[in-house]
Amino acid sequence: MLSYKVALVGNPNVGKSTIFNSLTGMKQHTGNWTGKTVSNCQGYYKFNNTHFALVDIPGTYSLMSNSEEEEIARNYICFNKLDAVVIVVDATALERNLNLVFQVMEITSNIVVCVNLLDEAKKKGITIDFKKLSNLLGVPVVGAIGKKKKTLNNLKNVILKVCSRKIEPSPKLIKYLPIIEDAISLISSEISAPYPISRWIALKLICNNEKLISSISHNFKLILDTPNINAKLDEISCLLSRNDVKQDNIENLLLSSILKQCEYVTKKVCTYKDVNYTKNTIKIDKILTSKKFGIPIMLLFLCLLFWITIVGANYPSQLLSEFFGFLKEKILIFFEYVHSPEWLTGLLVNGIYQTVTWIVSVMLPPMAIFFPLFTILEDLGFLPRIAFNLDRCFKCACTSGKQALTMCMGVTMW
Ligand SMILES: Nc1nc2c(ncn2[C@@H]2O[C@H](COP(=O)(O)OP(=O)(O)O)[C@@H](O)[C@H]2O)c(=O)[nH]1
Ligand SMILES: [Mg+2]
Repeated sequence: MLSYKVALVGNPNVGKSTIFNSLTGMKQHTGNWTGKTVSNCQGYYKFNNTHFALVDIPGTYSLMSNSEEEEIARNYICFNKLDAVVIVVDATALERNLNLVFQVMEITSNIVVCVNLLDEAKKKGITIDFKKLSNLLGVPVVGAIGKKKKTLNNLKNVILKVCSRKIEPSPKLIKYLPIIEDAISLISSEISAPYPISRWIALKLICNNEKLISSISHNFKLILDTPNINAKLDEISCLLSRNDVKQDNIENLLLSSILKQCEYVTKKVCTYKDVNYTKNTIKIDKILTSKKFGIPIMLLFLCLLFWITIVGANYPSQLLSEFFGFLKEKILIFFEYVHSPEWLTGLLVNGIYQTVTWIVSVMLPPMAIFFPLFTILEDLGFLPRIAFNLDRCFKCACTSGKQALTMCMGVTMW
């Protein structure tokens, strides 16, 4: 019997593991927080007398940087012989999800885009024209509701067709700035790999991603430091510097071209019933992430959060401390009553009891106030905006804006 190997990729929380479970009947953990799936998980299903090995890959937003999830996903797509890659996207956030779609399309052509969470999109009044999306991407697009098995029949069918080459997707790759395209065409002819991977390797050479280049040459058994390639790279480096393109800015330029295309495609295929709702969200988003108001509003919110936590926690702290003090007196009376030696009373009551209750009365109240407040801000979407605002500042310390949230927690505890 025929057997195919298929991978599920996508941003975190788009329903990859849910679809994986529905198709394979397995019970891979699903959850609504980032990084839930931390390693690949393989399962099997049968459809139309054909076996499929399905692999659930950790969620990732991009394949460009070198975070753990991105490396796992990128290496899996690149270095495994896959018959199809299913990119699961969130119907309620198509624009953000398309970034990964365009990046995966540069590595392989055997792609199915599965637009999941259609029920959520319906609730929000979002409709997506799958046919138009499929034309704009050049790959088959199917809709799904991960939790409802019945909605996955079309997906299974299209996966089979792509695996058996009954459908041959031809991805519409991003056209970068002319200078980058010139650089790509200068070097891609030197790379003896099939299209589109030759173009992708050319891009990685131009970006000078050393770690990735060495794993590409190792896995594809390609020699990438030939005199010819090095000469072309020197030529490209001259070409770029003549055009004022700095080496460490190339990836930003690539990303901005991809994001522009994501915006263009989303505008073409998405319609919003409650247009005002979306317009207002965009307006609020613009204010909260603007250069002028973003940082002051964020500081104001954080100060308010710290004030509520620190001042608010004083009252329960005081109460807890009084309660533990009252209990301590009773315990001391008991120890005296049983004629406990002084060292034992000292160790248990003045040592262990006193320390533990002191920690509880100081730490518990701020935590009990801070975490629920943080959760509310996360649900309102304010935390990701804080992370976005602080990203540039945190990059100076070689980390990302997301760390700001952990730092806030640290400050309140302190
Ligand atoms: N409403 C709705 N929820 C879904 C759908 N698919 C997945 N979910 C939920 O979305 C959350 C994240 O799903 P999960 O499969 O863990 O996402 P993953 O991070 O991509 O593997 C879980 O709570 C799922 O129950 C869907 O089509 N509709
Ligand atoms: Mg998962």
